[in-house]
Amino acid sequence: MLLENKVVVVTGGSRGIGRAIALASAREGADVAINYWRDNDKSYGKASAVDSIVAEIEKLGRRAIAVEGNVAEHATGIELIGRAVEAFGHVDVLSSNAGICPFHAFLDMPPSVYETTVAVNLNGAFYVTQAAANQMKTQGTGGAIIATSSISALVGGGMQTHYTPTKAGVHSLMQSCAIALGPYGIRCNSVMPGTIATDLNADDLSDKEKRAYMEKRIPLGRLGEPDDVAQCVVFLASDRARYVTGASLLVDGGLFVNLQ
Ligand code: RM4
Repeated sequence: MLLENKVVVVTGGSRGIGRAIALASAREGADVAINYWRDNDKSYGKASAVDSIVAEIEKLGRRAIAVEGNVAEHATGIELIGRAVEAFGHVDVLSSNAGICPFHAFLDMPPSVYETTVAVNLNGAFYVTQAAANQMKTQGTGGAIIATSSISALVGGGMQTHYTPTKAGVHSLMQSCAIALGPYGIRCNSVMPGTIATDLNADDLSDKEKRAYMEKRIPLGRLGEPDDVAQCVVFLASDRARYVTGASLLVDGGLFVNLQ
């Protein structure tokens, strides 16, 4: 068990990659605090989704709590970490995963779309990382923080001009936090998923041509699955990565390197 009796906090943990991270962590022996965001429309964390992931984790014999909140708000990270400590006594791992990607053209993008994307993806990552790091420092036993950045930190998307800068920012946040938090034994790394089939891109990939184009671009010949990313997060969270900090791990089936 790579995460035996560890406490793992996952933001955006009711669906997609976050859900897979929560489940993979429990399978490796962790108890899990799952943040989700019910106040938004059906395309974001649904209460039924979070209840089902809590039940699935409990079926594995591990404990799980669901904590609703919008990570874009500073208070949410503090409450989330507080609830995890209240329930499980400590926090060992943070998966800062919550993110949105409302595909939109650049020239007519309303400020609200841009600002919400930055608030959730970048501000949210900053706030929840800060809250977790303060708790880990207080505990005095180190910890591991893994942010879900993206291949989009490294390359662009014509309909993602609001989104790709946030993923580059999350990658850079982990690099700087690795320096700031290294003295406390807190490791900070990012995973960079490629095109992973989740409801974040279900609309985009419902275009058969777009899906076929993406699949053709990927040397391993398939879109990624959430658990493909979750397994890498578990590695970075575990003691197997004890000397890894400030790093980023592409999880993209070879998409990034595939020019021709
Ligand atoms: C990822 C990458 C994928 C896209 C998702 C929404 O960072 O850009 O291609 O489907 O975001």
